Amino acid sequence: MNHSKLAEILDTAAETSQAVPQLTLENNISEKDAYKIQNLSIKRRIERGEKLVGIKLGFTSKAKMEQMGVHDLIWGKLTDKMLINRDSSINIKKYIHPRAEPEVCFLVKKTIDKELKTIEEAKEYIAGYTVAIEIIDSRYQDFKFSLEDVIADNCSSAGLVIGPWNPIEEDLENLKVTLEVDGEKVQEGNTSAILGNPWNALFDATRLAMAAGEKIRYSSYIMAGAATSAVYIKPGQQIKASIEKLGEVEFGVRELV
Ligand code: OOG
Ligand code: MG
Repeated sequence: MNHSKLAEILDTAAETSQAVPQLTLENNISEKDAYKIQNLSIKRRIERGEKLVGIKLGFTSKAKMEQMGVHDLIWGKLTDKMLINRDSSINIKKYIHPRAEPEVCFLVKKTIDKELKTIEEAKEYIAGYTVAIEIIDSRYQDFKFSLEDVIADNCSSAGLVIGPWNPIEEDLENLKVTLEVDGEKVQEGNTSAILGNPWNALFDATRLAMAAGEKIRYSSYIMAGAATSAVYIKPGQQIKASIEKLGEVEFGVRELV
């Protein structure tokens, strides 16, 4: 299998906002191959000048697994090109069929070079957390994929909007999560839907990174995965996510040429 060629197909799909058929329709791709393709697609971004800013987990909640029909934790990379200022607007033309989902995001204050297993341990490495919105935009037609497809596609990563940071004070368990479109609630969930507690997603992120032989650099963002299903977004809409005690964050959707 030509991993670089497959990485190029997905990278070009993202760059040109043109969906492509699922890679697994024509290729026998293992999970290991899929991460190799993901790494090669990230390498192309780095070569174009993008900088790594963090990592994301996917399918950490039942709501997401059921919505997308897959059943395993996945992880991908975030680059500076994906960062969207809160209260700004995105141009929908830069995406294929974007969806938004509410997430918890952690901020790393000290490079993580080992698997973290307890909150006490994690406090040395994490500066704080907040509510964030992830924009996912599968490069596959109709947003349909297998687990291997979505891993190769860097877990549909396309954008992130991060709220104001909170210090580590509040417990992250059992906090109400909502996603609103134009002031109307469209999704409601709870942080406990994220592996029982978003801290568990952070621990898993450190486990996966260490298993891949990678450190998580200080100043990285770690996205814990959505607590609810994702919703398609359209021009003219204002999208807002809130998490009880953590705050809120929003952005607008515009259509520009
Ligand atoms: C894959 C990405 C999953 C999450 O938060 O669970 C994800 C997708 O749904 O397209 O980001
Ligand atoms: Mg997500």
